[in-house]
Amino acid sequence: MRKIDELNDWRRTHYSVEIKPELEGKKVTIFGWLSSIREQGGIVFLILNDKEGMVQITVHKDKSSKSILEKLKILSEHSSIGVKGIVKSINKAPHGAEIIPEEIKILSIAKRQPPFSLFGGKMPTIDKRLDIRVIDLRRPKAQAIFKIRHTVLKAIRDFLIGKRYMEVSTPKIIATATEGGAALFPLLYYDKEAFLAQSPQLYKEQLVMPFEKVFEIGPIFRAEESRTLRHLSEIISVDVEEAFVSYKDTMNLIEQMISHVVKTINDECSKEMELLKQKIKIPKSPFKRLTYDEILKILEKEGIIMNWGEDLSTQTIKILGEILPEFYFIIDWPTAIKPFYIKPRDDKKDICESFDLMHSSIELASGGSRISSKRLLIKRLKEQGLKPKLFEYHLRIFDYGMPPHAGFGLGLERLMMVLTGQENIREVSIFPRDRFRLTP
Ligand code: AMO
Repeated sequence: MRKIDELNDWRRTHYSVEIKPELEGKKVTIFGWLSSIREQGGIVFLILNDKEGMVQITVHKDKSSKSILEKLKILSEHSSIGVKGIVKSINKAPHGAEIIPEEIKILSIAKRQPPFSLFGGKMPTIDKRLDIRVIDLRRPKAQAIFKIRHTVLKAIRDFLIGKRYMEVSTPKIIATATEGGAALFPLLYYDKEAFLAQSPQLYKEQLVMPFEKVFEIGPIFRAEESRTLRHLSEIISVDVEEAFVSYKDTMNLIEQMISHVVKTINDECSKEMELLKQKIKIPKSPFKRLTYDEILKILEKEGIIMNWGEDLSTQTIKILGEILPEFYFIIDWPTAIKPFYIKPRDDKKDICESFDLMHSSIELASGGSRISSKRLLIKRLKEQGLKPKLFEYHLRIFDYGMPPHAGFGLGLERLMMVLTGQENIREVSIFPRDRFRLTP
């Protein structure tokens, strides 16, 4: 007998979760992976999982065909199969019904078993799971995380498109750095040096000229030297840029966007949130807006004295997170520690029109009003030790009527950590990349 069957003309009629008592007596075809094979007094219970959930297939050995019994002998957990059979209602089965098979197709036999159960129990280290990530992603908790991620992305798109922002895509192979502090990945672009984009910053700014209100959801690359629970080398960034507004409008926008996202996942992913034991209330608007100076005062009360102009360290942000467990903004940062394109305040040049959106001790986004004067942009480039000549392709646009504009960049994985209550950013990235991981 051939072990592996061909798919031929079999096609799914139902997903696992659709096998319900109402289908009693109906013939159905389902596909999926075996997650459990259990024999009890002449009856073999198979649990089949598909992308929607699970269903029980019950084989009464004394009433089954020889072909099915032969197949049972070689089936292992995780094998992929197709089943044609009759639905029978039964209280004890998931969704109140099971399938009595008439025919089984073995489509692939699992030769190895993962070092963890899909349904709980002791978990190996995350690295062991990531090595076979697509199997790991079949765990119900991982399925919940990525169903939520899918819904978050849809909610962000719906929200921004509803407000007449246009979705754009910008180059990921670029000529110059934009985010000073973050290290670049260099690459050879034919005979020139190029880099992977750290952010779509300069392109999204340019795109306000033809489109006024743009957004991009795409990968950005950061050569992070250390391995932390919050940093990856490749992330998905939600970038927004808009003409004729300032950072205050942008903060209002991101605040509304976050509220819309939370409302949507509460409405559409309640089962998944429950599975993750995660509750998140629609945040109260407006979010707290604390100036950098106010943050220093809060920290001072905690006994942490910082020099004005110093960036917040991981340690200080952790302390802030305990005092501010919700969404909040840190605004009006010292100009010197923000990127060159952020607009210094007119009345006080050492402070700039900038913000970071935080949730407890996680930085979710940063943004600000941008410089729209070419002269000032050149000055700021020089002050940050960058060569204006390298930015000629960008600076020349400023001669054609660059309007005031503002925007933000939000790390999707960081937002997902907050929404799904994950400590490790790798749990919310499908194939995470870090200093030590380039596969799968
Ligand atoms: P920034 O460098 O602050 O700003 O990045 C924006 C947001 O991206 C996320 N992020 C990261 N997430 C995980 N791992 C990383 N290595 C990583 N690096 C960044 C964070 C961060 O808040 N161009 C500006 C945005 C703007 O002004 O529009 C920028 O890139 O959530």
